[in-house]
Amino acid sequence: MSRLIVVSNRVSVPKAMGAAGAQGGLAVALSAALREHRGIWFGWSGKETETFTGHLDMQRNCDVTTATIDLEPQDIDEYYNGYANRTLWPLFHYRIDLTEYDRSFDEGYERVNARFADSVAPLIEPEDLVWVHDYHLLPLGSMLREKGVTNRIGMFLHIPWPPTRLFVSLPNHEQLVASMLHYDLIGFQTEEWLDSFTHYVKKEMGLPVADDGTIEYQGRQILARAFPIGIDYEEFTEGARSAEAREAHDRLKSSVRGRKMLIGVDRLDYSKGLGERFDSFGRFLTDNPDMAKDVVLLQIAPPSRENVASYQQIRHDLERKAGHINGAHADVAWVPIRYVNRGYRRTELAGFYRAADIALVTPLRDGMNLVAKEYVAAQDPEDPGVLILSQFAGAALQLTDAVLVNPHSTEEVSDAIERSLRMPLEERRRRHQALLNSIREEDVVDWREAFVATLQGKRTTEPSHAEP
Ligand code: GDG
Repeated sequence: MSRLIVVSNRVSVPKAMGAAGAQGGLAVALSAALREHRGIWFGWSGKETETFTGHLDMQRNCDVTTATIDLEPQDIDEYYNGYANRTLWPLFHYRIDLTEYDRSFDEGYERVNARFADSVAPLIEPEDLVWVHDYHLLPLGSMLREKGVTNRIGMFLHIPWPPTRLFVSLPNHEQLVASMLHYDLIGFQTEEWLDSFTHYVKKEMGLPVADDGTIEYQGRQILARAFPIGIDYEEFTEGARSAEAREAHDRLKSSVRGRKMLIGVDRLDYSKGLGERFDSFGRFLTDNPDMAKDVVLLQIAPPSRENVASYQQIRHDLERKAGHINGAHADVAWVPIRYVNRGYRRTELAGFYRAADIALVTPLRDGMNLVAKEYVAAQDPEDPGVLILSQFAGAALQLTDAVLVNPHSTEEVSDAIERSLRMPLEERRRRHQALLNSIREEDVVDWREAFVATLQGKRTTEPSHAEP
């Protein structure tokens, strides 16, 4: 079996096995792949150094070898806070109004990608497969090629690819895409983002794209395909059955005193539609005075990217909005929105999900959205909750038995809340069973195995939800 070299902006190996700890499911999944392939996970340590030295910190935790480098403050400002999170993230989430273009960001992005290439290239052995992750590292493949790396290199984009008309507002857009055409395989979350990418390649670059997603460029063949990511179903459901999850469930249940509970769990990010969600819930309270006092919304939103101004702004806006809605509707024994700016352990989250009658997963744009899948996996199949899901999340293409909504319409979301609260048990069970089947059938193990097999050149079957 070939070794796997995983490259991502940050490296995060679970300190201990299992579901415990504030770890994302992706870290668990990639660690499992690395254990199987005896590979290395390379990336930024998250630490700052005054002057870049390129020193590699190699460690071994839970049978996974990691190699990390520290970055200079200017790198972090221009590459991470700059090009990645002030240019690409908003643009790729269709927020051209928040997108900032600054030459120093481009330079920082190029510089850090070159630093990644310099540091990781010596670790790559002839038979290794290289798997690059996400928008922070789009040009890394071309830089590795410049250094003579001829291995199979794949990249997976975790976020949407924007429509061509938006994407061309990026200065040097063609240079960026041309640099991506040095990968052997480019993976997207859904057919929708894949179509946007191939549309650009055809229309703006005039390149031929075959029906199977093969792009011809400068004598090379690049395969572009959708690989919808899933959750680690086994790991998550095991965590959901743990004593810690049960305790979290019981604690939350008793605190709502028989009321119905809605839950939202999101990084504090403008793409997640939290402001619109609060407005919709406020509208529901106003429009349904008979039900209002029997309902609570728990919104867990751990802060992220706190050095970026648009994130400071959304935090400020949400605090105001939650305060306003609570001020207008609360009484002495009940507050409608519990807005919590901190993270919880994964097993606790599983207990919270199970305690909630409804999940509100209403991003304005999302590559996939794993919270939707985790919520379904955590439910009691005998008495499951209802998933209200944005039609603009990648997950909506698979989870068609959710209550799908347009998150921009407060009326539509408010109606969906009312309908879900009144939904008969039989309908809840039917929808939940269908959602659960889809989540179990396309979990994160299938995702990584399909990606790695395709990168290795072993074609796998098309994802089952693929559209014609
Ligand atoms: C990107 C793409 C794509 C959240 N709060 C806590 C916590 N979380 C965990 C969730 C979930 C993960 O973080 C969030 O994943 P999402 O998929 O919902 O969203 P992004 O962070 O934006 O992820 C997205 C994903 O990459 C994977 O490809 O689906 O579209 O934007 O697992 O549970 N985890 C813990 N405590 C928290 O308080 N432990």
